[in-house]
Amino acid sequence: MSVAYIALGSNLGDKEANLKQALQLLQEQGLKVKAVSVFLKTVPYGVTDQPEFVNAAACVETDLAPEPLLELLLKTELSMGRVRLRHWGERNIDLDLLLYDDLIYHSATLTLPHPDMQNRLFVLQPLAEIAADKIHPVLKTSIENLLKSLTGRR
Ligand code: PH2
Ligand code: MG
Ligand code: MG
Repeated sequence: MSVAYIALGSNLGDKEANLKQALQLLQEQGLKVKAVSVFLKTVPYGVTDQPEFVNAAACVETDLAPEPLLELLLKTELSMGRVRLRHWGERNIDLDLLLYDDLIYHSATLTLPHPDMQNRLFVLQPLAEIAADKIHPVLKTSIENLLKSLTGRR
């Protein structure tokens, strides 16, 4: 079994219900959901003229290798009728793979750890709640420290 961390986000429709439904669907597809953070309201990052998000992080156990796990996340987004109006824009559900064990990996479709996670408060805040001591395999520091350096930077 491997342990992976997933970022969940929604800023269209019933945002909390969308995150809950995604977790339910992932569980039904065989992921073991070990921990879920609180659901946080966050200001949009990147493209700022869009509704506020609800974000969360989850820890899952899986037998799937990273690429099949990513495919499962994308399939789950599609099964929820994912609407994406523009790049980095509003969506009813977004499921991003952040970390997979201590794997460092790069392909055309997937980079692990997620290449921008250290710059995203909406990722680090919920993740720190369930994985404060987890060491980022590239940056060699804990999620808690990444969160501190991001908030200290502002
Ligand atoms: N997702 C994005 C772009 N900006 N901002 C917040 N607060 N939360 C998100 O999940 C988010 C974002 C692209 O995936
Ligand atoms: Mg995303
Ligand atoms: Mg995504």
